[in-house]
Parts: sequence; C-alpha cells; structure tokens
Amino acid sequence: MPMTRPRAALAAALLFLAAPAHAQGLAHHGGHAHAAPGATAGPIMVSDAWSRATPGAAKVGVGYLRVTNKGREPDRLVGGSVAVAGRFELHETSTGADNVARMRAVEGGLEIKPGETVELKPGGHHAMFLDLQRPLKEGETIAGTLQFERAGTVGVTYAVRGIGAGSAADPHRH
Ligand SMILES: [Cu+2]
Repeated sequence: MPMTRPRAALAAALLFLAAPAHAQGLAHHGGHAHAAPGATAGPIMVSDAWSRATPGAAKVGVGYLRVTNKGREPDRLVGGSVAVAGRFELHETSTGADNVARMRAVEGGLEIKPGETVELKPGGHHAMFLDLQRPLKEGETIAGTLQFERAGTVGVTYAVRGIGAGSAADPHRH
C-alpha cells in the first residue's frame, strides 16, 4: 500500500513513536500491564498484544504482538483493524546511520513461516492505528482484528500500557 499521507502527518507519527524512546528506561517499570490472553485461528496463534497510551491530541496509536504459526504452510499477516481507529497499517521501523528512526508501510504483508514466531515490537515491525477516535488510556484494553492470508480474521485484544512503555531492549520481553 503506498504511503499517501502528507509528510506532516507522517512526521507527527514519527515524533510520537520516537518520543517515548528517550524516557523508556525510567518509565518502563511503572507501566507493568499484563498482556491480554492469546487468540488462535487454525494454526495461527496471536499473543502478548499491547499498545501504548497516547497523548491527548495524538491521532496515531501503535500495536505490538507475537504471531506464531503452528501449521505446515506459511501465512502472511496482511492487515487488520481496531475499533477505536479509522485505519490500520503494518509498518516497519528502521534506524539509519544518522540515528533517525524512519518507518514505512510493509508491502505485501508480513510472512510467518511454519513453526516461526514473528514479533511486532518497538523498533521493528508494528501495527499503526491511524485516525484514532479518542486517546488510548493506560490500563484499558482495545479490541481489534488481524487479517491473515490463509487463516483469515483473528480477533486480538491489546492491553494499553503507559505512555513510555516498551523500549526496543525491553527486559520483560526477552
Ligand atoms: Cu508506524
């Protein structure tokens, strides 16, 4: 899917993503939300889905999770939705030599090979919730779906953590 949003909107989204990274070391241990229970559809299992609280005026939220493929065929995560946002996109973040994080839409979805677990996590792949209808608050859960090429639609519940939660080197995740 081409990135058609104006540059200003993308820049704002990047700022939103980048800002918490500087406060994470301090904030993380306070925001100790538990992940919602996992969901399965056929061989696809989704677990540890979480999101991050958003500042008042933000129109973008983010989603992280793990997907395990227990089947014999590869599958692809190709999209999804959340009830509180107008649009859902899969993004990839990479940090260049200039130490600036950039993100782009994942073309053609994200492959999950048989037996593999793919993690959407800070600093890597993530779900982006666009056109947020309201702020996300720490401690709540938000419902959504994930769309897989083979497995179809899988329900997912994101546990919303604190605004500074989840560094790329989050000690609780590994
Ligand atoms: Cu993004």
